[in-house]
Amino acid sequence: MECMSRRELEELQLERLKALVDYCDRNVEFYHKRLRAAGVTGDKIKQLSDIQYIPYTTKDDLRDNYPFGLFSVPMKDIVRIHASSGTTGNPTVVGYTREDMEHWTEQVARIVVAAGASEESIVQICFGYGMFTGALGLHYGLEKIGATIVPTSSGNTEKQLKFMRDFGTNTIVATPSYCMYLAEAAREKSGEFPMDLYKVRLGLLGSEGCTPELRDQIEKAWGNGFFVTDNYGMSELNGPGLSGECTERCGLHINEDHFLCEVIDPDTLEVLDKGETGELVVTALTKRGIPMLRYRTKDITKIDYEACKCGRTTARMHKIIGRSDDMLIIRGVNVFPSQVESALIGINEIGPHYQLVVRRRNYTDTLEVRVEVIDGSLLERYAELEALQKRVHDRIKSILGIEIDVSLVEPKSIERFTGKAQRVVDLRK
Ligand code: DLL
Repeated sequence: MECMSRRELEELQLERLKALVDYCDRNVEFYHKRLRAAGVTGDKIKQLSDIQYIPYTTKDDLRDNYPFGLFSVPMKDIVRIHASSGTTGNPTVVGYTREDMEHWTEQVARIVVAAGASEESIVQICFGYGMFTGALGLHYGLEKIGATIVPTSSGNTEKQLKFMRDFGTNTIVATPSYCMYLAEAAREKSGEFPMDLYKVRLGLLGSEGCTPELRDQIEKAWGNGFFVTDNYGMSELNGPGLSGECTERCGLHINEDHFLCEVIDPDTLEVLDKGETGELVVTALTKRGIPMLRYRTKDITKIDYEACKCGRTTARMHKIIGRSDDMLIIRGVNVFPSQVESALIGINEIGPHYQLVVRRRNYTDTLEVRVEVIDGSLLERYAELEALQKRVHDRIKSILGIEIDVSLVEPKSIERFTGKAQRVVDLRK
């Protein structure tokens, strides 16, 4: 499936798309109404580009139909429920049939194998087990390939490190920020427990953005050839397993037999040409518990359709640049936190933890970039501090093109996260 020719793949996608449209029309009242209003039936889909006639589905549609309004089968056929923690309003709830679980497990199994995991892997899953899809999604996929799972869940960093040393854990599943924090905590103890006691060599990271610069930093922090891959997904589209990097690390391979991807302009909603950057829209071709037609992910990326050196022919999405709803507009300029991250990393005197604070003063937006110095005593050496501040300022300013304030703060004073990191504090709202 991962090495099909594009023609074979597109034939399969078309057949699955037609079946999905008919399925949604017959089994979900919400889709039935939408598809009828748009005049779309499975029969009318003659080629993949006819997908453009199907209306988009959004997170609000899930929220408005909370909890089970978009489910297509009675509860007796649902074997699992997950939900994403909505910070505002209703959470989005998703349900899986037994067949959905098999597909999800297969999708994850493929991407972890592509990343280099195997039955030799001893994997510590440091994602929170529970309603979040990250832990159980990776768990089932890794179990399928015969890896040894250590389901530590998130938090309790001391215990995580003890198990890593004692069990010979060689693979970490975590968010990039938590993987970095674990390395920092391990290094702090390196007098007591030398870094060589850790056998970790592979990080299957995901669930939040990670620039190549942060990735390099994480690899350096663990040392010993630690190798990180980026894995992407969302609960509305099963969870992890939509796409992931292979060892070539030139984009995230999409499981295209299950997910038909488009990239649209988030403002005009027009479908963009292949290779253009915009919002990812995904149709989950095989998902049935809660089917998803043209789901607007809000994530910004672009897709490359060239075959990869690894031999897989599936399209690869670039690392997510940001979410269209995380994009800050500061004095009319679009700013993604990932741009600031790229600018900060590589300056030796500062650590990889940062926070963006946005305020409105006298009707003008201001952006403060807070970043930790590595050596706290620097904060008392005024001239050096000022020079470093200027260096950080100039580097970020040259990337963003806007004026910013830089605050250099004490080591470890910026909050650490065991799940998704919260990098932006927007005080304008
Ligand atoms: O985060 C699923 C997942 C778990 C993916 C573990 C990979 C690993 P949600 O909690 O529903 O699901 O959040 C989905 O997280 O729309 C993106 O904005 C963001 N996201 C997920 N993976 C990445 C990634 C899981 N690799 C939302 N890079 C998505 C950047 C990511 N952002």
